[in-house]
Amino acid sequence: PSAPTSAATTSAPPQPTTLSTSRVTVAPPTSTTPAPGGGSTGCPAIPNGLGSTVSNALNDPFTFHGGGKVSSKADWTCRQAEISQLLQKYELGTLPGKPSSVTASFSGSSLSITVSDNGKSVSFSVTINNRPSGSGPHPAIINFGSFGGLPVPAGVATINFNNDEVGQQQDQSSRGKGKFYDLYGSGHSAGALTAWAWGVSRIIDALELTKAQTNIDPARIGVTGCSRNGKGAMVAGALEPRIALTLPEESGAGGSGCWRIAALQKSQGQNVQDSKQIITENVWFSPSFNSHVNDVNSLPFDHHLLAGLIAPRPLYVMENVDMEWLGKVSTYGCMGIARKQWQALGALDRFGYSQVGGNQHCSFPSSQQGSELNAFIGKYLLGNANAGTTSIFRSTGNQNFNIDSWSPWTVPTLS
Ligand code: MCU
Repeated sequence: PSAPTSAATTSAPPQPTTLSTSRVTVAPPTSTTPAPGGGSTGCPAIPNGLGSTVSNALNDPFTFHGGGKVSSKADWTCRQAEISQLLQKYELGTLPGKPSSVTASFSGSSLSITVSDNGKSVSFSVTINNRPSGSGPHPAIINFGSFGGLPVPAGVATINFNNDEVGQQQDQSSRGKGKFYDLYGSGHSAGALTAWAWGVSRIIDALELTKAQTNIDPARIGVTGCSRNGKGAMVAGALEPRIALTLPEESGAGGSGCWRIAALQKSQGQNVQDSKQIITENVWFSPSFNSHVNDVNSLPFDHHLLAGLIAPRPLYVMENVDMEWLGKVSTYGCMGIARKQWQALGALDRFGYSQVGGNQHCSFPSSQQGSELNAFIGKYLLGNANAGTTSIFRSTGNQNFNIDSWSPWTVPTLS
């Protein structure tokens, strides 16, 4: 059955009251998500099971789970679909496909979103602030929750997303709570990070529907958040390909850090958050992750591959070198290795990792603003090719970590 491919139909009744309000409905989805268990057209099948153990190294991004080599950009797309499936299965929980309908209305600064699937519906809204005047459409950055927040330059709107409403994250008692779970059931496998990524996707659906009213360009959307919400920004960028720029701030363990490298730090006596601790603190991950946290070497991925789901879209990772708990070695090593995926794609100017210190957790340091954050936003959201250097890999700390020995595989040139 060939569902219409256009993003929206304007089938719903016109709104009688406010001119600035619109209500529109998404067309039924065409499936771009690979079937569970693999099987994107033309891609190798994903073998069952975890595969071989990887110790003192991170998994090879360029070898399929079944052993074949990734040697072209088309292979890379298949490998990304595979990695997404593996991450969902063993760590993040399942991301549902496009819902049967999304409707949206925009009034004042509030974008209201109603999502229906399997005969149920939920609604939530986001606030759009600092909408630039003048002809558009204009880019925007979705900001998770209330921690931190980046200095967003003129010309870019901010969309405030109350992610806790979609997936709660108080503590262990938050499991299965929030609008996502009202829709899909409290027993759904998704952890909060996946529920929030789903929410981001629905915000973009809504922006596609209301472009004429919001004057926001759904093709130029960035996403950010700090700390636990930085983990959320990373996962949203990874699971939602319509995100144009991913900006995780101090996401640490469970975000830009790798489980294997945190375990190394821990074995060296450092007070770093690791897989075993993180699942006791909150509900960010799927319950399916619980049975793997004591043996992370058996996982068919680490978070360099989570980041790799973004490649070659632009990613700028901000970290804090003063905070051992976040994984100051783990994020440095993990992202230093993740970077090789952008290298393989000839896209090093779309990858930034910057680890500085002297700032409180989630209080953005000015040393990352002018030549780094503004360069990324300038180039990739505002379309200014001369916004500055965006091939960045730096730490102000002295890192005793050998990136190359932890990535003992060949980096191909993919075309
Ligand atoms: C860095 O993100 C988290 C961290 O994972 C937690 O262990 C800690 O409790 O909270 C951090 C955070 O979100 O701070 C705002």
